[in-house]
Amino acid sequence: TTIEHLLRRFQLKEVLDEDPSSKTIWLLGYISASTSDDMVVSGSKAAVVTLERLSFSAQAIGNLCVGTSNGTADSLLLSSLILDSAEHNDIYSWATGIVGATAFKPDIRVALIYPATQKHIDKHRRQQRKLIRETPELYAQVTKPYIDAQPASRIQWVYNILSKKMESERIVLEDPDPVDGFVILPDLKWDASNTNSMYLVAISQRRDVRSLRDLTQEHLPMLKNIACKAEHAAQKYGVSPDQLRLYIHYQPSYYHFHVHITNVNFEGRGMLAGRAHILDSVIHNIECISPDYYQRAMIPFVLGSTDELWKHWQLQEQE
Ligand code: M7G
Repeated sequence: TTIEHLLRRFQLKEVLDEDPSSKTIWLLGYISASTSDDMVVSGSKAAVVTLERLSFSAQAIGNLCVGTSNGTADSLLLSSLILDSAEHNDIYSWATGIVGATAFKPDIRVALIYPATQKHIDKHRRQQRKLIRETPELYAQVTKPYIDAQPASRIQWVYNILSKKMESERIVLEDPDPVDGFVILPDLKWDASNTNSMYLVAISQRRDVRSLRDLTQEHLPMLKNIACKAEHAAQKYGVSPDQLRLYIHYQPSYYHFHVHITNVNFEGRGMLAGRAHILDSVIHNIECISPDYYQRAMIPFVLGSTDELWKHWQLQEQE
């Protein structure tokens, strides 16, 4: 496949970041062009690779057991382990090693962005962070001009999904209404196998809502529609309505309205306070508190030093 060919030619330049809790590492490197590429890229271009160890799934462990005569099961997974550096103390022992069972595959997920822009590289690079308290005045002065200047090419992948050019076979649920409609499909962060880490994304059909700040009473039907249909979509994966965590990022990476649909059992960086806003609260705030709640609210958010928006806030602070 194309990704395999590209990864074989990857030359590491730098480790951008690592996160032990999600067992993920981000690498920056270069890939030189080859004539056999589907993507025609001349010279050598930057590439960002994400490597993530997949979690164990109860189902896969179950599939890897063989029944014995006394009603118990032998675990092929445990008997296939190749261990080294074993230690013990009293009743406790531990070791590191590798899984030998070929049935327990895949055990790693790899994502490639190639060619990667400076923005992709910066997004994944370990960075300094600060908390911004964005008032409506500061939004108008700093953030809005930045959003207005975003090139449409940054959300080309969104338009490809909406126009069915890409990922159309992955769409789980679709409402074609141009005003209140959306499509729901698996997020690229999810391998679509372990339902405990289910991660879908709902992308609005309308293209004029760029972030939480734009939401008003006018968008309530769309928001409620997403909340309701997300339940249907999740049920297709066996995830019930009370197991869902639906949220919106502020600031998002992509300024085209979308909602993150995840299993509550799954916890990740994207759910931190200072970024994730629960969809139910957003609906409640607009409906029961004020139709222009998000135009009047002070919205705090965490900003990273490699984010382009950081420079705009630095300039504002110097004024
Ligand atoms: P976000 O809140 O704008 O930013 O979410 P984040 O990426 O920092 O969370 C955009 C969401 O869309 C993320 O959950 C991405 O993983 C997901 N996403 C991004 N891209 C480029 C794609 C894509 O091409 N396909 C799919 N299915 N999901 C994507």
